[in-house]
Amino acid sequence: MSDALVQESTNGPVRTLTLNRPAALNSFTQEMHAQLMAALDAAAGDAAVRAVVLTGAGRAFCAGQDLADPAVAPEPGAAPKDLGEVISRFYKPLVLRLKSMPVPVVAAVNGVAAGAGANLALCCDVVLAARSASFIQAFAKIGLVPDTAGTWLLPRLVGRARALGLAMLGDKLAAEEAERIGLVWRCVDDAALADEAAALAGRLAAMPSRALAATRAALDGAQSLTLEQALDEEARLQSDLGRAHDYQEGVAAFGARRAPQFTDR
Ligand code: T3D
Repeated sequence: MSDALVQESTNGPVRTLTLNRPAALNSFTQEMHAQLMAALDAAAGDAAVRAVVLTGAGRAFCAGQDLADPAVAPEPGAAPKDLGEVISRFYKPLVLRLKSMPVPVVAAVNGVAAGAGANLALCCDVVLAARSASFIQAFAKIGLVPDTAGTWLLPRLVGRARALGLAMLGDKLAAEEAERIGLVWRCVDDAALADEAAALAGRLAAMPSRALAATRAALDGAQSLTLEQALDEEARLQSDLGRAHDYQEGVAAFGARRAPQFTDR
């Protein structure tokens, strides 16, 4: 493996991206942001990639922003840094990149996920967590609000009461509890995480990517629609997808009792 801050490996149609600053619990520097964005762009632009796995090296998934980074660390006597600029420049594009990926993204949360690291995982389409992993909305502890879409995601995932509790208290939420309250898809034994994530990504890779990306967008978008608007959006999407190759192939494969070969992206 290289010493890149984001390591990339490919197995068939699955691209695995590994955050790689283990000594600082894979916390984000500007360089790691740049490498992650480049890796996601490359995966999105490669027609051979049909699913992405995002994970961390060492004992953490990601501890959020590197608090020692001079771009954000307060300096005695100096003017305060504009953290909003950091969010707009790095975290917002990262969330939007994940949400516009043409293929599904699986988070394989191998250890602690704190601050922006927790919400980075929750921005992925399916979140698998090792049993020893944990999630911490660490922001309030340093006088900030949840970012990296935390304010948007948390109430949608677990309801307002739990979202506020998690965000205000900043307690460590164990993976099993995260699964129980619906914050993540599944919690698996530590030793099984990599294999389970690869198997899940492999399954998703064999599915109709374009329909899966539209499903993500439709579920996210429906939150701000009326029922009637959501029904109209479903009709629009079915019109679009119904004309595409994958629908023809899916129905043909069903009729012929064979496995479908989906190709649309
Ligand atoms: O600021 C802005 O630009 C706005 C954007 C904000 C986005 C955010 O993500 S804000 C939230 C930032 N993250 C945090 O507040 C989490 C800070 N970390 C922790 O609370 C703890 O490290 C953990 C609970 C995640 C893990 O605790 P533990 O006891 O297992 O490990 P540790 O000993 O605290 O950390 C191990 C090392 O990683 C340590 O370095 P050392 O002493 O071995 O050289 C520690 O300093 C380093 N580390 C952990 N988190 C960060 C970090 N270094 C820089 N930034 C970090 N976020």
